[in-house]
Amino acid sequence: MINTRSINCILIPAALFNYACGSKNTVNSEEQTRPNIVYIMTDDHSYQTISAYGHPLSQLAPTPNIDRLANGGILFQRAYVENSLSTPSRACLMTGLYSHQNGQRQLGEGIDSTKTFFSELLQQEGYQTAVVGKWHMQCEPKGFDYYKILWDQGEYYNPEFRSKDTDGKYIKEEGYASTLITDHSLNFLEQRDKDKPFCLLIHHKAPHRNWMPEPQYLDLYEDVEFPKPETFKDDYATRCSPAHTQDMTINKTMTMVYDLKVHELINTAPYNKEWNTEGLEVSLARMTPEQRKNWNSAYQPKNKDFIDKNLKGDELVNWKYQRYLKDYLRCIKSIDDQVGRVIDYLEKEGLMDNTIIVYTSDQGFYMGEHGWFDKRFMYEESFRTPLVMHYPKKIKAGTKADALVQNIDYAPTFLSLAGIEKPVEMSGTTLEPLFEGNKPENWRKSLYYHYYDYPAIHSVRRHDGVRTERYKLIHFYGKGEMANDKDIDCNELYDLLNDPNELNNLYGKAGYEQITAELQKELDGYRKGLKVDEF
Ligand code: SGN
Ligand code: CA
Repeated sequence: MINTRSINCILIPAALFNYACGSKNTVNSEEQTRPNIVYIMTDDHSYQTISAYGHPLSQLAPTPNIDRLANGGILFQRAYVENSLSTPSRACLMTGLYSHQNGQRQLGEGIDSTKTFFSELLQQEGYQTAVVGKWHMQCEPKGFDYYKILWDQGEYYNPEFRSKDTDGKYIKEEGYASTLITDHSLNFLEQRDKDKPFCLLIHHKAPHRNWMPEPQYLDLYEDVEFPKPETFKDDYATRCSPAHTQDMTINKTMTMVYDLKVHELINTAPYNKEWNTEGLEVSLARMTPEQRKNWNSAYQPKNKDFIDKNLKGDELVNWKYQRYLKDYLRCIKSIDDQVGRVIDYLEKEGLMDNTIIVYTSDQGFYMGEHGWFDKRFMYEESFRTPLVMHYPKKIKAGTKADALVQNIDYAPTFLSLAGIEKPVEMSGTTLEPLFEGNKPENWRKSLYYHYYDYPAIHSVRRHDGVRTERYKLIHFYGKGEMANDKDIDCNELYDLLNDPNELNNLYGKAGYEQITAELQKELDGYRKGLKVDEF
């Protein structure tokens, strides 16, 4: 591996001389071999809704452009996050460190901005760096030549962006978030210095709650009936208390006005008492008259039909599920279109061969599994995240990887592709050895997970755990600080081979003593080795 810090005018071969000494007239071979990086990360996109992963839901709402990347590159089938929440996940991406190492344990606070971000290292080594879209962390973007970031979570319609030229202010722009984020990303590429490699992070707002589709897709999938997951009616019978005490069910938590957009019910009891009814008002008030007109003509007839039917019980829950899925998948349709725009641009510019394109999400999401939406838990659908990489120079089309990988690995991967040595303290490991579809003998055998955001919205208790290829051990812990929550110290064990839906907690059951001891040893090893300070 080249440590590019050592390149200077004296040591380099003649062919590289012009570039390294500052001339921009010659495209040189060294620059051609350093790949460009386009990292596309959506917010809350489940692997269940990407057709390349083959889940039944996605077959009814395919994602042809994301599939283009997957089919032409590598599809990671065991990709996970370390802490299934936005800012922690973004901090893992930027630092290659676990949450307790980078400080961002919870959603609203923590990032230790003295930690090195991989963008700084790429920038120092001559990459042009940019981030566009949701940044969300409580620090300035570090190591970026260009940024255009959303305010906080960002808005779907006419969002506000801040950049280096806006004097610290957020400026509202007319349009739909996914399109605007892509517009700004492509503008950056258009205006870049073409003699230098680039690293562009495209961080979408969609499909984050409350799933507001763009005008052209407001009626998409209206006649489709989406199948419910097998675990939709999970009663959590074998589990510790957190699965019972969470506040994230489609049935009870999901709101009719804000989440499901039945604006007509805003002044009707009991919906007028729902959480965040004003949230929908605020979003609708942001729209231009034309956007509002389109919105009303799509939702008003559907809402009227729903109100007239006066559904109850299972029929009502099914209606909620269908409305949730439709709006979510409409947002995904726009994302997929925008991924297509990026690919088309790179193709047109002849950049596909020397660019690694990554598609991922900041975590997974529940599409009704266990009756839930949102994320946070270490159960598969939120712990796991989609991950696709396209890089024809090093990855053969149609490659699939089963190795356990995690979001702390992205920074080391980008650094190694750029020929930069990763800082010793970075915990993640480069994914390059997996690009040929084989798993090296010494690849990691387990992953460590740790969720800390409690007390907080959705009431998910703190937990850490390990996952091997076959088993998962989770430890829930901590003081009960919300509603009737009790102090807990409780374990769950799942055999993912025989129980992929994680319904049967085997912890403490006869016959599982040995595997439990092995997993506990693995977990203790992480806690000690990584100096974890709470569990
Ligand atoms: C908001 C959402 C929550 C979500 C968190 C974290 N409510 O608070 O449902 O869990 O963000 O999401 S919202 O109605 O205000 O959108 S994350 O993706 O940023 O981690
Ligand atoms: Ca998220």
